[in-house]
Amino acid sequence: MSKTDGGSQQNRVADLLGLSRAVSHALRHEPWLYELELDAEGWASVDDVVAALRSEKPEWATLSADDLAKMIAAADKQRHEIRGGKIRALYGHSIPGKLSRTPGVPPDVLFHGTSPSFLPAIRSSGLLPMGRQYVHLSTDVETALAVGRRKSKTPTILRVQAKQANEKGVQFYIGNEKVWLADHILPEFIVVPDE
Ligand code: HQG
Repeated sequence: MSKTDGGSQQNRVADLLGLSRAVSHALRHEPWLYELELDAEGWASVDDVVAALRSEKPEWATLSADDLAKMIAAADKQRHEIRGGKIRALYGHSIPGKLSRTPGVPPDVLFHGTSPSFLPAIRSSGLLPMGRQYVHLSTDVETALAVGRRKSKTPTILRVQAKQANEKGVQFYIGNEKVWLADHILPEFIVVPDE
């Protein structure tokens, strides 16, 4: 590959990342800044999102629905989905007004990567959504580690006894293939590893 090819490849990826961040910002956190209205499940019209983003940056002036689809396909994580002319974020929301999510039967165990500094609070109150609408749980240790590394260089991986909690009435919701959501995980369902 020539230097030029490498550069353009890199630019394209960087732009898709920028696009993904903007879409997440719009669909998870501040849709009103983009004059978007989300329905009860977090969906917005693809055309409206495209129109809003076109005016965000000169490079996005000719953005199309196809670019959004490409961005989703190229992403390292399944953060957004498009269906029937609508687009939504699959998890991560902080907007006021809790979105309704599809309940599901979780795997026996889910994981949550966090900072060791949060452990005393988590031991006493359990896992709370904090700034988001739902608690985010991972299906595997690797994913939980990556999530936890955003908070600490030496994250702690908590095991959540999801099946047991679900059988005792705790609702779990589907995020994507690696992310599950919950309203609150009580300490009795959390296994903290020995320090
Ligand atoms: C902690 C990213 C004190 C919790 C990720 C976490 C994920 C408590 C922090 C998704 C607590 C909230 C979400 C309590 C929980 N006391 N701290 N009782 N209960 N916490 O960022 O789960 O890349 O809002 O442990 O990959 O880290 O953006 O949630 O450390 O999937 O697509 O409070 O966001 O996805 O932090 O991450 P966050 P999260 P994207």
